Amino acid sequence: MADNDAGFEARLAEAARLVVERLERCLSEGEPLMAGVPARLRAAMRHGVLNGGKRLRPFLVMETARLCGAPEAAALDAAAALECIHSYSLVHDDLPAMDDDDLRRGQPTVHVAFDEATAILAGDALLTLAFGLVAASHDAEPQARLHLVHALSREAGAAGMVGGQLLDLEAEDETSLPEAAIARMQAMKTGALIAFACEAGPLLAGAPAEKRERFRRFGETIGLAFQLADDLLDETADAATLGKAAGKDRARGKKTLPALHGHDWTRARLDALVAEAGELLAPEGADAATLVAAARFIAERTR
Ligand code: GRG
Repeated sequence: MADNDAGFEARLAEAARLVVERLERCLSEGEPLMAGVPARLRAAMRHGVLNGGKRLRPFLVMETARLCGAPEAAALDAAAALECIHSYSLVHDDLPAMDDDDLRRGQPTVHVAFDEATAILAGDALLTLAFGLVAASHDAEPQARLHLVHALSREAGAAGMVGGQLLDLEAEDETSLPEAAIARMQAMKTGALIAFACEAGPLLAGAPAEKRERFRRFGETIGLAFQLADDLLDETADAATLGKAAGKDRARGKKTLPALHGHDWTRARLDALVAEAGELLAPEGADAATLVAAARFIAERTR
């Protein structure tokens, strides 16, 4: 990928560096949003969000913001907020009541490193911190902040990620699931936050509705590709490469499109999604090359 990635790897690394720095700062003792936070809770929050990860969603916020001309500091706050929500979802997803995983991002999960109740509370605290970060983001226009809070609440909540997680848990008890139901569940569970990430840039820049909608559809398209690639990785994963029990999702009866249609169909669908994503950003010209390279990375990823 390095030869034709249009600077993607470098920009991903830079976005990761900036967002980790921002998260470090807002989770430090003495920061206004941390005033009075019990030390154990703050430590568990830090463990949940500062433990590695690709930081793909922050990159998408930063890159769509750059492309649309939004203020960088405001984009960074939105990127950090989104990573808090993504990390909370992983902390809760790993709990015994859900996937019951011991390792996340190659390290002990929060409930293993601390305890179950602390992990639940650390997830809750990361979720609420996200809204504090966006609300207090001084470089964003007040109207843009309100739009961001509204969109974040919709995509992370019952109509988005949380609802998708419930559908996923329910699907485990079904012997089979129609393709449309699988697609809906995945669009909500995984796609919603990625769609938000891509809408955040035009939203912060006050871009016209057409552009905002097109970037959102780009996000939905790469969100689908992300989940398909993730399911494909799970199909072929072994415990050593993914750090979780091999085939665990399959054993729990997870319903996926690669399981339904097989490897070749999935690869062809991934190629088609990358092409669709590229067409959606065609009006942005050469400036969009890094985001198009990101779409390719998501579809071809091995981690
Ligand atoms: C518990 C409310 C609640 C929601 C959980 C997203 C989710 C919903 C659960 C995660 C389960 C999972 C592993 C889904 C597959 C797609 C996914 C979100 C993978 C992890 O995202 P990456 O690869 O992770 O971006 P890093 O560690 O790089 O941030």
